[in-house]
Amino acid sequence: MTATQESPTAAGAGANASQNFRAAASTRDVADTPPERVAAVVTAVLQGVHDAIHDHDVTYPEFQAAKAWLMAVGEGGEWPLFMDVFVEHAVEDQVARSQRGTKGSILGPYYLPDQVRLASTCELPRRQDEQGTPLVLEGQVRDVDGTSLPGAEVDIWHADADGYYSGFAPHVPEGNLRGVVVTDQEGRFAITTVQPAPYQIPTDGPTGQLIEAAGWHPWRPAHLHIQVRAEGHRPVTTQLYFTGGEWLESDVAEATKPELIIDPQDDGTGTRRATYDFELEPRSEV
Ligand code: MBD
Ligand code: FE
Repeated sequence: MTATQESPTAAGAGANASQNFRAAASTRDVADTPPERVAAVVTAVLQGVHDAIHDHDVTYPEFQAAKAWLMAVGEGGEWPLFMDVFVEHAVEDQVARSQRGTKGSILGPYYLPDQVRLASTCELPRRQDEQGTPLVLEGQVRDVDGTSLPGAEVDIWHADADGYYSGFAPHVPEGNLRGVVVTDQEGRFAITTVQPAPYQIPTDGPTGQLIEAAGWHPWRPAHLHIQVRAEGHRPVTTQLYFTGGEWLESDVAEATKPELIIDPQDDGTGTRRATYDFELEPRSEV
């Protein structure tokens, strides 16, 4: 990014992610969970913590450092980020075991509902001087039996060529590189956008500090987030990655799958084009 841009802080992105999560999340699901299940899962989680303490001979200073870090994650609004980077992939993997059709991937902390609805052939909202190689993603939404799905929603959002998401970085305008694309009579769509950059977990917040302290790297490979919805069908939340992309083999969020890698080709005009079809299973199978 250029030096004149306001640098988005971890706390700013975290606060937005927390606010957005609270607006979207239903706490009813949790309230309906029977006590036996709460006890079983929480006991297992705590047992894992206790085992780590014993196995690694954890000291009082380390225990107090852990408490201070947990407090900082809350105060910095980074729980949505931390949970989606380090935990969500296991939930997605578990839930995906019962889903046929297109492979899913994690939602992540940067989804925003109610974005602009766009025709099947469209350009995502972008700045006049939006940086990045033009990218076209086209394809068809179908039922797992092959029936095309007209009027399906391809809800797409992604980072810009500097790795920043609109709604979570103050210098990026609202709604930038986000949209809900409605498929045509044959279930087809063709979305023009720009190539996103890899995403770096903010290094100035507690999640970034933990990554640094552990000697890990803070990167996710470049990706497009997509949620496909069609009436009578189970929605799929997924991500598409790029052949040869940096960090593809070591995604900090462990959310890549071989079936989700696209290989856009230059069409001779400097625009890279890729085709990806989505298959949804009927809702009765949920
Ligand atoms: C992202 O862009 C993302 O997709 C996930 C899962 C976590 C942090 C940032
Ligand atoms: Fe992302």
